[in-house]
Amino acid sequence: MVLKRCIAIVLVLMLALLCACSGGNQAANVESTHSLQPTESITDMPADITTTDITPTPTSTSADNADKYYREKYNITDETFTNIKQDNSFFFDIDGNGRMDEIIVLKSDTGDSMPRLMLIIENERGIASTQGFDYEPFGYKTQLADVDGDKQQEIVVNICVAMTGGWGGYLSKVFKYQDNKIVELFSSQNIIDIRFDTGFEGKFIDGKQFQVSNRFTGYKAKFKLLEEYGFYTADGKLPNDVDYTAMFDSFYTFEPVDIDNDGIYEISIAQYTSVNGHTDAQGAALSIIKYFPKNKEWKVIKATFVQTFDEANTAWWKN
Ligand SMILES: [Ca+2]
Ligand SMILES: [Ca+2]
Repeated sequence: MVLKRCIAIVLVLMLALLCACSGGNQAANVESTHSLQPTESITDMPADITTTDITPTPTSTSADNADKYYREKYNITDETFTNIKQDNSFFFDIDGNGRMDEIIVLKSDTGDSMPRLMLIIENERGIASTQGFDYEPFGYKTQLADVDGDKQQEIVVNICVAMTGGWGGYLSKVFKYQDNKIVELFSSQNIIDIRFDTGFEGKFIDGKQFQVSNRFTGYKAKFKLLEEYGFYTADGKLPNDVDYTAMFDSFYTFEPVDIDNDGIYEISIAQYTSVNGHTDAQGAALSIIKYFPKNKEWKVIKATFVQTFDEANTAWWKN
């Protein structure tokens, strides 16, 4: 199984922006995670997933009819969720009762405002759905993994929502299907748009070095700067009036990984790290978060920093 991830890369040539997709196979050996992207073929699904019983699509392909069809079928009352299309659909026994559930991703192309996604689970007991959440057409990845240890799979979604800044903006979510409802276990942005804190801090320091630390794990390291910066004095000192504090962007990697092989999945995160308004890339801040169901809490349990971006896809936590 080949997993793909969409990374919006901004090459800061002043105003030049570029959005690109890159591939990776980090979870290729993980049997119980499954990946399906909107552009991937149905053969990417695990063998045990039924593909014959696909929900009938509307008889007419006109946008109005599709919108009406899905609105009625899934009882969508959200008026901001307009021009509805089905973007993706696959079958998996998500509640482990021996019967297939259909997992559906609906897309709303709203025209002027931010497009939205909605996740639906349909089975013999009815229909469960999320609220619409933001989306830009730069790609998203859906994976299944048990993060809370109840042997049922949660839905792990990473969505590229913007192509501005660093490696683009990502919205990362984990949903659990419980009591015929879809419950959000994790969101990288909270309702007032503050990002989940992975605990990293970093800054330029004297000696032309980048100092980075993680206050949750105690990780601390210094790196020689990748390039010369003119604002350092001749003897390598940083002027007092310059504040070069690092920014840690959204999660361009958000991958279920079972780092301790106990069957319960942790999540691997990578954040583009830069200083001085995204222009001075310093590397990737890597962390592992784990869900503690008793306290309904996510905690950072491992952290490191690398001066490349490729290493974000290797099993760095084994070191
Ligand atoms: Ca679970
Ligand atoms: Ca584990």
